[in-house]
Amino acid sequence: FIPDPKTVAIVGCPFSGGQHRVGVDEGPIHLVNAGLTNQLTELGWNVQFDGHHQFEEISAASDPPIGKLRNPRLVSKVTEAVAKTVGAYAKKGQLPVTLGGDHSLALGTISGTLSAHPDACVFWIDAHADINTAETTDSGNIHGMPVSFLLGLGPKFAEFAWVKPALKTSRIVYIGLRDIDAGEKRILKENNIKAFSMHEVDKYGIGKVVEMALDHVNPNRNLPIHLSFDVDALDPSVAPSTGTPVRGGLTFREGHYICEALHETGLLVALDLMEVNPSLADAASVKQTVAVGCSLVRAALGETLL
Ligand code: 5AB
Ligand code: MN
Ligand code: MN
Ligand code: MN
Repeated sequence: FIPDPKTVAIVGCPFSGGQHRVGVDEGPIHLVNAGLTNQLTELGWNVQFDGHHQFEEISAASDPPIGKLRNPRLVSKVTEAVAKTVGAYAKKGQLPVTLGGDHSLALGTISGTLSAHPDACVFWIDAHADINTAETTDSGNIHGMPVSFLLGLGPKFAEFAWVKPALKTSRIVYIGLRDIDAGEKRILKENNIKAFSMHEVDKYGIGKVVEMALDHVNPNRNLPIHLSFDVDALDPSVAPSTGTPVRGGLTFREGHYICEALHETGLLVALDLMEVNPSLADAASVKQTVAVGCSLVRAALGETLL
């Protein structure tokens, strides 16, 4: 086995079935068209990009809700395929960068990472906790639920039998939260899950927050890190083209700082960039959001300011 630490595998996932707004499936093509692969090559990476992932078609007619879950069979099939793809790259020692698409995809990416690195920890950067269960969800949108599936919380479904609840509550940490449903607040408390909301970012500053987050999930700085970045963690003035924007978010620099600091650990093994929706907002806002997405990925992969 020869690890391949300088190869990044771009996994473009044009998928929107975890929520109801059209367009988020076009996030990956916009990020690639903006030159992301060349930008990573210029940073010194070997870039493997085999085109966008093709997903099996499941028609809405054959995929009625299960309880409150919307598009359950489709989301399960797609995320299972993503888990296999990401897991295979990670096992080769390559660094999978998954471009979404909606955040239900992280059910696949993190499952894939954990299949290769069972002791990996997760940094979840988001305005939202995405930890609703099939019981607590109001929307039924699975992009608001991947964390509960990964942790094995809430009711189980035969349709999601492939999901191994491989993530421990002590191995995930949140930064950027500011729009949490009541049921999610309860779940976070009951399970003692570490979260740094925008309140803590304001109070301590982003440098201290990232350090405290690392101290919590990675006290000896020796565990692999999966970074799952939802662009709506950023303030809507920074990343307007996304389906569920929430004011009061991370600044451009705070978002980049998180990526830079995790790169500096040398422990990053997988990255998700999710929820870029180029069909929302005007052309200039789309361009801005796509450019910010590319630059977050570059920061996580080693671009420095000096
Ligand atoms: B995202 C909400 N909590 O469950 C729900 O954008 C929003 O991946 C989820 O963070 C947002 O529908 C999901 C209200
Ligand atoms: Mn999210
Ligand atoms: Mn979000
Ligand atoms: Mn969203």
